[in-house]
This record gives sequence, C-alpha cells and structure tokens, in this order.
Amino acid sequence: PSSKKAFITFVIGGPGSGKGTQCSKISEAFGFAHLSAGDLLRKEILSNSDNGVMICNTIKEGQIVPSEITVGLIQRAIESTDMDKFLIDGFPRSDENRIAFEKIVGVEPDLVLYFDCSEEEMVKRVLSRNQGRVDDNIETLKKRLEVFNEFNVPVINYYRGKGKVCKIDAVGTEEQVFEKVRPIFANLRY
Ligand code: UP5
Ligand code: MG
Repeated sequence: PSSKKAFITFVIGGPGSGKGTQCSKISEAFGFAHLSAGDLLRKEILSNSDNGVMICNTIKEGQIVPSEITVGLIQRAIESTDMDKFLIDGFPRSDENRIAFEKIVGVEPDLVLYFDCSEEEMVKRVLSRNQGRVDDNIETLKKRLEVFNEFNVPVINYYRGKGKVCKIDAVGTEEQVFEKVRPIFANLRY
C-alpha cells in the first residue's frame, strides 16, 4: 500500500451467504482490493507449496486452516499492491484468527461487514454452485456450517462491542443485497 494508512474491511458470513459476490460488486463500484482468504488458500494448494496437502485436507473437512498460514498469505497480498482500501473476504473465522491478524499485521479492521443469511438459503446456494470446489458437497457443508456457528459468533460479538459491525440481511437477489451494501460505502469517510 501507499504510505497512507490502509482502510481494512473484514467481510464475514456463513458459507454461501454471498461474501464473494458482494465483494466483487463493492470492489467494482468503490475501488477496493478484494482479497478472498479462501481463494488465497486454494491458490496455495495449486502452487504445490509444502502446506498444500494439509490446507486441502482442512478445507475438505470444513475446518479452519492454522492462523499463521492464512494471515501470512493475506499480509503478502496486502503488501504486494499499491491499493489502500481492502475487502478481506471470509476472514477472520475465529477469535484465534482475529488475534493472529492483529498481532502479525498489527492493525484492526476499520469496518466489519456481516452477511446474515438463513441456513436454508446458504445450503441451496452452495449446493447449486457447481464450480468444482472440493468442499461444495452436503457432508462438508454441514461441517462448514457447524464451524461457522461455533467460531464466528465470538468474532462478530467482539467487533460489535467495538461498534464496527454492519449487519446486512443477505436474503434477496444479488442486486437487492447490494442496494443495502452500497450506502455503507457511499457514506464512508476514509
Ligand atoms: N449467490 C450469491 N448471492 C446470491 C443471492 N443474493 N441470491 C441467490 N444466489 C446468490 O455465493 C455462493 C453462491 O450463491 C454462488 O453460486 C452465487 O452465485 C450465489 P458466494 O458469493 O460465492 O458466497 P460466499 O459467501 O463467498 O460463499 P463461500 O462458499 O465462498 O464461503 P465460505 O466461507 O464457505 O468459503 P471460503 O472460500 O471463504 O472458505 C473455504 C474454506 O477455506 C473454509 O471452509 C475453510 O476450510 C478455509 N478457510 C480458512 O481456513 N481460513 C480462512 O480465513 C478462509 C477460509
Ligand atoms: Mg467466497
């Protein structure tokens, strides 16, 4: 990033809640760099790194990859761009993730977007996605939902206590959801 302080948004929500879809729209409309933690991990698997097999198995199990790995990838991605507004999609997934980011990167997010979606809708979306993801099957999806419920709620509560959470009702068409997201970014003063 430039010498100016970066603006960091964490984008969280369950599997299929629409994080990636809405981040693309925000990035296009408001010029944010979109860093998906899941995409960074999937690229790491494809790059044949030492950790690839472990990351792949963790994703297949719907569990959370060790924090240092994910934070390292996010930090490298932040440092390798000149942009200074970021959407960090799908991270942090646990208090441990959050604490590792604060410790290693040394900053807190300015904003936390939380896409609130019913389980029924998330299941429908993920199972009809068909992009060949190893975790888009009903068995893994059940685990992803369990892990989300157990570990994400503390993260949301922590940032809610700091007044940083914007909760968005994620049910509706992609355009309807984006109309709820847009004013948040349109009214930001960086
Ligand atoms: N869709 C989107 N919006 C819609 C709408 N409004 N109406 C109808 N359909 C809609 O959307 C999902 C599908 O729904 C798409 O087909 C879309 O067209 C449609 P998407 O925008 O992709 O939702 P998203 O919330 O991004 O879903 P995703 O499956 O990516 O969420 P996850 O959080 O499960 O996946 P992620 O890639 O973040 O993580 C995968 C795994 O990586 C994790 O389970 C974990 O094992 C690991 N991981 C870590 O360990 N640490 C991390 O920090 C990150 C990931
Ligand atoms: Mg996604």
